[in-house]
Order: sequence, then C-alpha cells, then structure tokens
Amino acid sequence: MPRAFITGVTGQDGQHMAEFLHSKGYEVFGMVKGQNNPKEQIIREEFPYVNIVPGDLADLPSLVKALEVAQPDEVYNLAAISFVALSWNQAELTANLTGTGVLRMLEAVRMVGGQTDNKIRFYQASSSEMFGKVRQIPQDELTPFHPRSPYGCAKVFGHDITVNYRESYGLWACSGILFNHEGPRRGIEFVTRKVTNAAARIKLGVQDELVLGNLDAKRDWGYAGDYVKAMWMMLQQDEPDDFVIATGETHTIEELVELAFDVAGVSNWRSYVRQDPKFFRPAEVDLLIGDSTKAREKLGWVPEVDFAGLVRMMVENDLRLESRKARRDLTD
Ligand code: F7E
Repeated sequence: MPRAFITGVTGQDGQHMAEFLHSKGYEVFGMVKGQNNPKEQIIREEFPYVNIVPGDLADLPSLVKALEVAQPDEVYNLAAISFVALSWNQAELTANLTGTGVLRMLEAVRMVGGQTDNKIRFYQASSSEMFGKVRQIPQDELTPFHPRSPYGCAKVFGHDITVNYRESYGLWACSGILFNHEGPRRGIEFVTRKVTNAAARIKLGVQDELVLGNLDAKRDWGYAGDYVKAMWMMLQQDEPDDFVIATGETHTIEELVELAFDVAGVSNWRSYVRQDPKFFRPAEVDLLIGDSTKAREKLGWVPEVDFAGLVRMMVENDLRLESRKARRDLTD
C-alpha cells in the first residue's frame, strides 16, 4: 500500500487530495497544526481513513517527526496562508509559512529519506499568483514571475527553493503552478464561493446585498477535484518536472456574478451588488489565463469541469446548504 503525507489536509485541496488518494488505495497521513484545531474534527468525521499527525510548517522538528511517523512515498505540500488579501495584513506570517515553510518541508524530506534509494517524492503547491503583473498571455512554465502580493512573493520563494533543492540535492521534487481552483469546499472568503453563496441566499430571501471589490479582474477558474488529480499525475512521472495546471479560459468577476445569479434564478443581479473599496487590493492581478499544453501532452491531464459547470455545481450546493439552514432556523 503506497503511503502519502499531506500538509494542509484541512483545506479545500487537502480534503480533495485525501479523498482521491484513498480511492487510489493509499494509506493517507494528514498534518494538522495547533492545539484543539476545530478543523481536525471535520477530518475525523468526514475522512475517517486519514491518519492525523501533528505538525506545523513553522517548526522544522515537528515536520521531521511527522515524516518519521508517516514514512511516506509521496508528500503533498498544500499548507499555506492561502488568502491573498490577508497577506498584506500578515505579510511576515505569510512569508514564514507560505515561503520559508516550503524550505523547512524540503529539509525535513531530505533528512527523513529524500536522498536514499527509496526516494520520497515531493509536490509543491505553486500558484498562478506568481505571474502577477503578467509578462505573457497566456502564462506557461517559462513565463517570468512578477508577484503582486506578499502571498505571491512567498509562493515565488517556495517555487524557486523547490527547483533549487531538486537541482542541488537531487531531491525528487515537482512544482505544480496551479491557476485558481474552486468548488463547494471553497472557503467563503474567496470570491467564487462568496458569490455563489450570496446568489443562493438572495434567492432564498435571507440576504439582500452582495458587497464586492474589483469586478474587472480576470481569472482562469477550474475545479479543485480535477486539479488534485493533476498533482498526483505529476508524482507518477519517471522524472520530476514543473507543470502549469489551468483551463485556458478566463472570465471577469462580473461574468461570474452574472452566471451565478442566473443559475440561482435571480434576475437583475446589478440591483443586489455594491462595490466597497475595502475589498480592493493594494496591487491587483488583472488577468490570468494559463496554457497547460505541457501537462496535457506529458501527463495526459485534461480538466473535466468547465467554468459553467463549476459555477452550477457551486450554486446548487449552496442552494442545498442554505435551504437546509433556513428550514432548521424555522423549526428552532
Ligand atoms: O480573488 C477579486 C479579487 O480571493 C479573485 C487563492 O486560492 O487563487 C486564489 O487567489 C479575484 C481578485 O482569489 C472580491 O480582487 C473582487 O482579483 O477569490 P480570490 P485569488 O486572489 O485569485 C490563487 C491561484 C491562489 O494561489 C490563492 O491561494 O476576485 N475580488 N471582489 C474579490 N475577491 C475576494 N476574495 N472578495 C471580494 O469581495
């Protein structure tokens, strides 16, 4: 039975990854940080096959201990401060976890078995935020980086140090440059879920306004379930390499809102939306659109859910959750 170790198992991608690897017959280990972490309960209840291991990306000895317990064949480093907007408020923490945390993880992999004959395979979650003020359209593996946020800067370090450890120590390390990937498990702070949840709540009459920032930014949005499969495919290659994972389609936030309200059955979306400067970012990433030709050709990866399918999936999920909540409130 192959063994996999996931950091960030409590997040959207971690949950999808745990589910996917379990379905492939892996013994799954998930790192959970902190004392009394409320998200640990979700993992225990919904993913009972995950072996929970304590550890924190800020603490190298804890990472070494966690890997000694898990003895993994594959490590997926998905943990990070992942909310770009927060990274301006907590820039140092973001650098420490999203950036230097990768270095600690690589050191732990090196110490526990990355250089033995039976090499640990390592996946780093790199991000399209590294392209920032884009130098090329669409963006591929050779597009230069120009990050626009402390988060993007930290991800560039994480990416570069992964490549450097592969080149310096022969570590079996891959980096996946993933464009935005969403789904029903997405946190409410991210724009897709904020919009689909609001569309559902407005439809049900429990919310009357949606307050957003920049409606003109363009993103290449895919489905998280498709993207974790790409991560796994990268680690099944003969040689480690880096890949862009994207749909190749881009849409504005405005198009997202329009479609989500349409799926929810709410007409005249403009009358519900207000813009507030507090949701604008000090420096914006205006346009992301990825070219994943390399992944399609070398890995045979193709996204199965398109933008319209993704928005529908998320709105329908939110309609279900919110109507269940509304019914519960009525009976309380
Ligand atoms: O923002 C605009 C905002 O927070 C998308 C993370 O997974 O993907 C994600 O980063 C866009 C931005 O995601 C609101 O200004 C407008 O242009 O959903 P987001 P993100 O920043 O693109 C990358 C690939 C990652 O690696 C990250 O970890 O939407 N926007 N109004 C808004 N965004 C938010 N959150 N809230 C608004 O009210």
